[in-house]
Amino acid sequence: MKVRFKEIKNKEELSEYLERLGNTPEGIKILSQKGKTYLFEIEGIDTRGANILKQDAISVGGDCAVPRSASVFKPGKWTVLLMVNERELKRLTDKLKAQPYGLKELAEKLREAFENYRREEFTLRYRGRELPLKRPVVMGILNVTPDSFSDGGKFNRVDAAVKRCEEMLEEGAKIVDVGGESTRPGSEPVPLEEELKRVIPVVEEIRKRLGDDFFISVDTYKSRVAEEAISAGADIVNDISGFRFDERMAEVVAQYRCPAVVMHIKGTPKDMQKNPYYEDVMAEIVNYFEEVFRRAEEKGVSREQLIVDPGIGFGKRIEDNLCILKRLKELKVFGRPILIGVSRKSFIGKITGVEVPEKRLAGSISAAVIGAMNGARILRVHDVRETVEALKLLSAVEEVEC
Ligand code: 9MG
Repeated sequence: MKVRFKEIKNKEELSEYLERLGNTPEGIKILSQKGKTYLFEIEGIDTRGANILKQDAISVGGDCAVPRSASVFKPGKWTVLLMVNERELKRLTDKLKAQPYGLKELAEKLREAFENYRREEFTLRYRGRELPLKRPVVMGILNVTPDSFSDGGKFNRVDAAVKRCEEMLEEGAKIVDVGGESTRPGSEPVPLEEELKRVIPVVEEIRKRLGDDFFISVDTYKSRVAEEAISAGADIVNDISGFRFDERMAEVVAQYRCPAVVMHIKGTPKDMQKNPYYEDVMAEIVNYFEEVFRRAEEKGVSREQLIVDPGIGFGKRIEDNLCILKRLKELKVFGRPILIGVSRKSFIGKITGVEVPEKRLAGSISAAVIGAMNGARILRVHDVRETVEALKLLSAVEEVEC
């Protein structure tokens, strides 16, 4: 006999492997649910609930890590870690439905979180356009701030933006993100009229001259800019504030029924890098999105319109940015596509020692690929061609049958 390790990534790959091994369809159905253990952190469970949960988890073949104080029945609220495979989770949630102390509600939350986490199929849809997100796609950055296309007057600036947009589409971008206000750390807000003057003519021209076969997103947190950009041909709102800087933004997104990126930010671009601190950055981001989703739904936005973005570099220390990249999959709990923007950001410069942002290509691509491996479906980048090539390699590896 020989023993080898087998690296199998997900349920689908396990099913294929079991088929090759000669298992029956019935066997494959059962065994493919046992190949992976899922860890659920459950916060705020009381002592009685925690002990019943542990008993029930063990009875179905899983387990639950409970703090010592809870297991000796000290009253209180605790954080526990549930460890179960898919089959065990199904049995466990059936049992919990009949239990008191909030366990019935927990069963529903576990079921929903699991379903969301496992979701792989997403499609962006707007005005008859469709963009499947089964594989990661590239969103090209089109800054239309005065320093972006500095030579010439207004007409030349629009022309230059259209040209750059065309290049990015040829290089494989599926979305172009048009933004008229810098959100770099320390930057000042731009007055509404100025932002409109920068953004709207560019959106109009790229839609008119470059056709319909791509998505335009508008990078703004101002509802008027979003509204006018959508009327001028944009399809997606990219709001770095998660609908929080402008009260009306969620209403506009609800009214136009367009997809929208909601990003996590701590503070504002002007002050966000002044001593940001997190106990647990991912936990804070998840709590933030729960609130963003709740408020958006109240205003009539459907969850299916939303794309989540942890806001790398927006009120984060280097270790926070790295932690987000490492634990990005935790954001799958919302069952929505994940977008990240890492391109040329300062944490890449700090780690690689490359000071000039335009020279951070290798670090930017590496970070984008790490993000894509960990669940990102949209990568917001400056260097479109190189990122598209890198993602092709990732797809080839992930899809090879071996
Ligand atoms: C405008 N902008 C700059 N960085 C960004 C990021 O990481 N995400 C999104 N959605 N927008 C960004």
